[in-house]
Amino acid sequence: MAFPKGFLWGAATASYQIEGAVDRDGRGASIWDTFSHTPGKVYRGDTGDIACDHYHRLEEDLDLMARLGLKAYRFSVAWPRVQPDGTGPANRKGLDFYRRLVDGLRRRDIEPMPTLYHWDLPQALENRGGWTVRETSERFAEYAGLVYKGLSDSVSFWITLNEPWVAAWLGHAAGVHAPGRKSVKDALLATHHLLLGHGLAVETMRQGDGNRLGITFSLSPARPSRDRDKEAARLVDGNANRLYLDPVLKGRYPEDLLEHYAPVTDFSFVYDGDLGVIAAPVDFVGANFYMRHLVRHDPEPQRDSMFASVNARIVIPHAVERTAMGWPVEPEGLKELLVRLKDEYGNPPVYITENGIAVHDYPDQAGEINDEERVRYLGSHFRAAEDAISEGSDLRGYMVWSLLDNFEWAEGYSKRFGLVYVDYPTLKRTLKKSAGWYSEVIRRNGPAG
Ligand code: IFM
Repeated sequence: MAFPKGFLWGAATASYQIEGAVDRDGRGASIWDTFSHTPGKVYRGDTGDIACDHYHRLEEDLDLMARLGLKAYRFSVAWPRVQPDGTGPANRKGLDFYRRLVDGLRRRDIEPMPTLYHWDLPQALENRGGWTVRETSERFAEYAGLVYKGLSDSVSFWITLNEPWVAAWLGHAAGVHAPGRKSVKDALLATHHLLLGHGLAVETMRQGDGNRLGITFSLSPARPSRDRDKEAARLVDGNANRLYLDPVLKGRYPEDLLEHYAPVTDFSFVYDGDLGVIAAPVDFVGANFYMRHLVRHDPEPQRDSMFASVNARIVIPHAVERTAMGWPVEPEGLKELLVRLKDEYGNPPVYITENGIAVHDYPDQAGEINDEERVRYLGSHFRAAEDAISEGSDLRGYMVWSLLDNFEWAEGYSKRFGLVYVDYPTLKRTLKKSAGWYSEVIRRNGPAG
């Protein structure tokens, strides 16, 4: 079996998607509170007000993690719990929640893996320009310093940002995520300021104390649907992958993208020295994998589509299975991206910080949730990861998305990604079949067969 000894098997969640308790203990408002409460933005008007009520059910959820035998748990810290307005001293009660979480994990021998930004920007900072202004990068580093100071004695793995592509493009160009802006220039500004925030946070947290610092990207290999779509596929790859990997791991923005966006901006917001900050060495790369992109050139894309800015749209290959999100199931894409990180980006230590599937789960007569699709999906992706390791990828861990069913952003509660089923009216948790299967994978350090 290829998975190395000590491979970190775990599960992931994010603050706004599970915590609820949005006005407890001094938490401020985030852009997702505002967005989800704006009519028409989220399916059925769902919000994260209660979510899985994890904030009040911490011990129960920690026990579930222990039951599953998780070696690691990736969660995110809600910035507005720590700094309700995005500046100033830490709100003690907010930090205390994460202290209880980290201590509870340590007591159960589970490695904590916090992410500092999983999209819940304090609304007060959005009111001052949010990620389109440079000040937010500086505020982020200050906030990172506060959390680091509060928890670094018990936390060894730190992730600065989750999926800056999603935050920048779905939030600022497509407008389907908070803060709901619709401007390509804003998405480029947000991209740069998110990455600069990452670099400044790494500078702040790097204290030579042996802690490991990283960043999580959403990575989706892209390929052309037809010969004439090659250029479009290159630009989709540029926008979704290289625009983030290159500055952080190579210290430069991709030339072809700078050229492509030249009619939109002169990039004067990239100051001398910024790329040096952004490329501060990281100890690992977090990779979230959900799908490959099959790309077509589209001269008249819909404005709110993901790749409108590069005149492209995504098509789903015929005869490929799809998840409840409509995403194609192509585990070979996971291997492809891991091998690419090895070949083109210097083979950094990598953790899959998210991978998982939305399934139309429901309890049967006996109250059991037989999510065979999830078992098949995870099994095939674990095997793809194993193949990549055999080809030399330095993969060190795998966090399944997600521990619990939760608030799936613009899709509200309609999409279930959890290993654990959450009955929203009662908030009762039930382990799905995949949870038992995954415990066994962890115990054996790899899937059977
Ligand atoms: O739920 C999200 C998560 O917050 C970020 N990565 C993708 C997941 C599924 O869409």
